[in-house]
Amino acid sequence: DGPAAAYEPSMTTLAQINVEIPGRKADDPVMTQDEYNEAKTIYFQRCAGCHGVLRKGATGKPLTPDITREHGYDYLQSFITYGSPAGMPNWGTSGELTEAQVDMMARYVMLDPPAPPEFGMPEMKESWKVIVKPEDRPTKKMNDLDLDNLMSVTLRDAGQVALIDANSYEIKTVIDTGYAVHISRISASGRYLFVIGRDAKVDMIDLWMEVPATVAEIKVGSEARSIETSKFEGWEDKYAIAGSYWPPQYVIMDGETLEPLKIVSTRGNVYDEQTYHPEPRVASIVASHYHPEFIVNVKETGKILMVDYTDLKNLKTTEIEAERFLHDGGFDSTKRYFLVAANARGKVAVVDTKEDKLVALIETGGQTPHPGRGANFVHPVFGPVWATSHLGDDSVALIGTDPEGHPDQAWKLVDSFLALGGGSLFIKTHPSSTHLYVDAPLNPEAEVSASVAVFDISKMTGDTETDPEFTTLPIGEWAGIPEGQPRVVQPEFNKDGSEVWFSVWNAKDKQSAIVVVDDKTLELKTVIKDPRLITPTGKFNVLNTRADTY
Ligand code: DHE
Repeated sequence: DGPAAAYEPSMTTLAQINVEIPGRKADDPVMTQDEYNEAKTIYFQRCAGCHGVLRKGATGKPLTPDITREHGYDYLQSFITYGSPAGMPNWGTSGELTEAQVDMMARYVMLDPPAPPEFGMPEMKESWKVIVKPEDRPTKKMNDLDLDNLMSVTLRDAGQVALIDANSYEIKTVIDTGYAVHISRISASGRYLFVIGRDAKVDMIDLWMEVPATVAEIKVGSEARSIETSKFEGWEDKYAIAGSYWPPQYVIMDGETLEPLKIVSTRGNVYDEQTYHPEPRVASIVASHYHPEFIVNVKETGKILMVDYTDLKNLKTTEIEAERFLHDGGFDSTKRYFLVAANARGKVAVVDTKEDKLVALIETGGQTPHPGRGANFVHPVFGPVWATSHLGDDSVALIGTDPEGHPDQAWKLVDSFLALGGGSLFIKTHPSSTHLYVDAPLNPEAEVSASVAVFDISKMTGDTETDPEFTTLPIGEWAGIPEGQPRVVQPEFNKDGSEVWFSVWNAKDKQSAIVVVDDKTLELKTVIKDPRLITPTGKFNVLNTRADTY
């Protein structure tokens, strides 16, 4: 036993571990290769977003074979068919999956999950294209668009974004992007628009071109949801960052060309139990206004990473223990505090981006908070608050955000009241509005999912026993769409906060629309319809998105 022995691999220990014979097990459900392939595709398209690629669970329950086999085929088949009030869609009865497909999925989830390939620098470099080099781009704005009042509208199932002028309501151009494009974010200067697809394809669009178009693109993985750009003074437009679901990692890219510079895996230990997790997905990312840092929210391990981008070779990260299942969030009105939903835990985590510390973990009192970026307003009694609605019930939660002026309310749930119904995804207001809009697109009732609740902020009394009244806007009806069952999703304000836009999201072979409402009078202003508007979901006003105004 010399010191060299310490470097010998410990063969005896490995040799003694019992492992099952790889490959098919005796009681595996029978599936043909074709069925397996189809089920795998359905799983990645419909199920992985909530349950995870490796089925470890997050917004949805874990579905590893130890659990699914315990439940058994009949239970799974009926669960997939009928769904559950806690948020599992009714894939069978809604007609989205056929009876044969439901049967196949019940068998599929009893098998071990396949792990998709990794996606590192060689794969990223291979997919990376600079379509127009920085030196060949315009040196000044070449169009007469009012860029601050442009809306980048996700056309989900078309894999495109439409750029709509919010002054004239005209579609200025439609740009091909990744599959089921998810969000748009704007560079600090307002010149570049970044969009990311569910397939992890990033498109960088130059808004200065005569007709805005993609100038660079890259694929950063095989599943992704988030993109952001550096915003700290002196670092404007320098870097972009994209987070992926698969592989679980983020990549920092050059802000002019999307050249991938640094890939960081987020695999590691869960913050509380300190057990290893193979798939900690990157959920929302925002850029700090207080430091040259990106704020990266890692879902399954419950960590918020404050990634200092000043020296990518010697990367410094402050790792904040928050809560598991971090998802979406936004800043408070001062942009110092970042609030993010730990959705499957019913909590909101608050980080002080000046001190890089967790300030609070707040129970919202509802099921599955889903704020989008949330809504900031000054409550007549409680002062500055940030609001979230919920996916799992009809409540709206208000959290005090003013530790200086209202220390008693700060980082507490100050009020909770009911809106239209469960299945809400987004809530919105604007500094110049006195209205708070709450959608409910995933509500099972067609009428509710096509309407929006509007609260008058000035009439909120602070009496926590009595819910404030709201007005219901029949946005779906206003759209006048003859066929299908469109859902109304994601309120977004124009640049001065005078109008609020809603997507009327129908099936891809049916007509959809965007409904524009006058914020002061709550009357219909206009309906935008166009054959190119296929499945509009998210809308991102250039100014509000760039400045984190919401
Ligand atoms: Fe989203 C934001 C993930 C389903 C529309 N969505 C986000 C963010 C994440 C996320 C992590 C925050 C990004 C950020 O700020 O950096 N979304 C997921 C999912 O995992 C989920 C639940 C399931 C899936 O398989 O994708 C999911 N999302 C949806 C939809 O079904 C929606 C309604 C329609 C669509 O286009 O797919 C949808 N998500 C949106 C929108 C935002 C968003 C519009 C940005 C809101 C904002 O105001 O910033």
